[in-house]
Order: sequence, then structure tokens, then C-alpha cells
Amino acid sequence: MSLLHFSDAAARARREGVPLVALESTIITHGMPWPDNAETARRVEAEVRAAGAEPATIAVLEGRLCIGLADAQLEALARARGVAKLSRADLAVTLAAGRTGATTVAATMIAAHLAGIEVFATGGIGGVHRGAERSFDISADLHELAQTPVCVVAAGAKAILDLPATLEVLETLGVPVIAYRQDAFPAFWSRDSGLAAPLRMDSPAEIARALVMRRALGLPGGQLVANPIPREHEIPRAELTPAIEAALAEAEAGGISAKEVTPFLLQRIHELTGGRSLQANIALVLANARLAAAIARKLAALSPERIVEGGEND
Ligand code: PSU
Ligand code: MN
Repeated sequence: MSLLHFSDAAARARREGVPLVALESTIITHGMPWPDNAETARRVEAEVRAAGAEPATIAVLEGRLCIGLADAQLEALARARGVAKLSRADLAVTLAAGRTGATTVAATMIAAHLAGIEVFATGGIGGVHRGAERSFDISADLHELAQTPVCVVAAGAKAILDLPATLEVLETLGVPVIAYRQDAFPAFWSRDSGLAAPLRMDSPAEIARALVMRRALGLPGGQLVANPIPREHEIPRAELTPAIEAALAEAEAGGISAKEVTPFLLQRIHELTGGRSLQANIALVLANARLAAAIARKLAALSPERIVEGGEND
């Protein structure tokens, strides 16, 4: 029995040499409410196709590691309640037990790499939570970026996290954090976190070359491309701060911990902003899908030799 179960569309893309872009499923089950989650998942897939690549939404369904979901599977996952959230630690146990779960950034990277997919689009990555010096709550997403060679396109990390600490940990782990077409590190709903991004690149071709170069150097791990939310959809930082503070205080008072923290905060902020943060969230995921598809196409056109010899420009 093979480990990976490719959807018909993903299998066809592989046969025909169409570049694939991985998509995560925790954003569907834990990141957005029904029915926005299903609608967004479909729009993200359409966006990847329109940009000349094939989407592969990744999830574990009844013990099968699925690379690409049929529409009925996607719909069922989006409607389901109480779906497990799978990170690196959970993947093998869930598969062995024949259970179902949605994959986080970390688990999606693992599956994408096994499937030979090098580019992955999501909303935001997990990071260092505020108060992590007491709770030790640091997302496994950061360690995954350090060890699994997948290029993750996200809108930075959310301001619910400790962003300076998140950037410090990424630096310690040797993860390139590349802001796209700006100098600031974006903060998910806002284009500017107030922090400088360590690195900047201005084209999908450059980003693809950096990934190939990393491989040529024998460095493990991937890279994080931080794509700022489109200007017309951003919510300025000052406007969001009260909602973030309120949600964090409620989480603290309610003793919310471990895997529940991120979904709880996201849902409360969606509610406290009257759905405005959800609209921003949808817009940034779509933008990330477009950029990821463009990077995947450039990557497909590159070979390691050309890079090392310093060939090809944008
Ligand atoms: N950021 C979002 N939406 C999400 C997540 C992050 O905007 O749904 C999910 C991703 O799957 C990410 C996970 O990998 O939350 C991080 O969870 P934790 O902090 O528990 O590692
Ligand atoms: Mn955590």
C-alpha cells in the first residue's frame, strides 16, 4: 500500500509536468467558520489554477495521507466539527490509527515534501506565542521550516504572536525570512509589523533561485516568503490592537492552551472585528496562492546547474 493518495487532478498534473502548489487544511477546519471556509478553499484552488499551477490541498482522511482533495472531500472536511489538528508530532499516530485530521503548516510541509511539492501557500504561520517564556508555546511550524525543504508563502505571522521573538527564533534556526517587494515584515492583517524583515526579494524568479541555491549549498530546510496583504484589504495595526488584546485576555482568563490557542484567538478576532478580519484573511490567502503559483512555475523552469553558473535572470 502506498503512503500517499493523490487526487485525480494532482496525479494528472504530475504526469503532465504541471507544477503543484500545496495548500493546508487546518485553515479550513480551524481557521475559518463554515461556509466561508469551504468557499475560500475553492477560491484558493481556482486562483492557483488560474495562475498556471495545480493546487493540492493536503489532509489525512481515515488514515490516508491525501495529496489533493476531490471537491466532495473538501466539502466534508469543511463541514465537519471537532476535526483533529495535526502537526509533526501527530501525523504518524493519526495515520496508523486510521483517523482523520487537518494538517497545519508543519504537517503540510512534511506531506508536500514526500509528494515532491516544493511550494506551499497558506495564510499565516504559527510562531512564538506571547508569554512563551512561561508557557513554552512555540509553534512546530518554525522547526519545520528549518528542516523540510518547502517554500512557504504566508502573509507573515499574526500580531497575536510575539513577532520579534518569532523572527529571532527563525534566525536562530537558519530560516530565510524573505519579505516580498517591501522592507517591513508583514503582520498578516496589516502590511507592516513595525519590524524590518531580515531579507527582501522582488520577483518570483529570484525567490525560486534562492530555494534552488539553498539546495545546492546542501542546507536543509525551506524558506518563508512573507507576502503583505493587498493594500485595499489591510486593516491598520492600530485598529486591530484592541481586538487582539481583548482576545488574548479572554484566552488567558479561560485557560485556553496548546493547540486551542490559535483557533480560539482567530475566531474571537473575527467576531470582535465584525467579520472584517475574516475578509482580510480571505484576501491575503488568495494573494499568497497567486504568488506561490508564480514561484512554482519559475522553479519548474530552473535547474541547479544554471543557478550555480549564475545564469538566467528574471
Ligand atoms: N494562521 C492562520 N490560520 C490558521 C493557522 C495559522 O492565519 O489556521 C493554523 C496553521 O495551520 C498553523 C497553525 O500551522 O495554525 C499553527 O498552530 P500552532 O500555533 O498551534 O502551532
Ligand atoms: Mn502551540
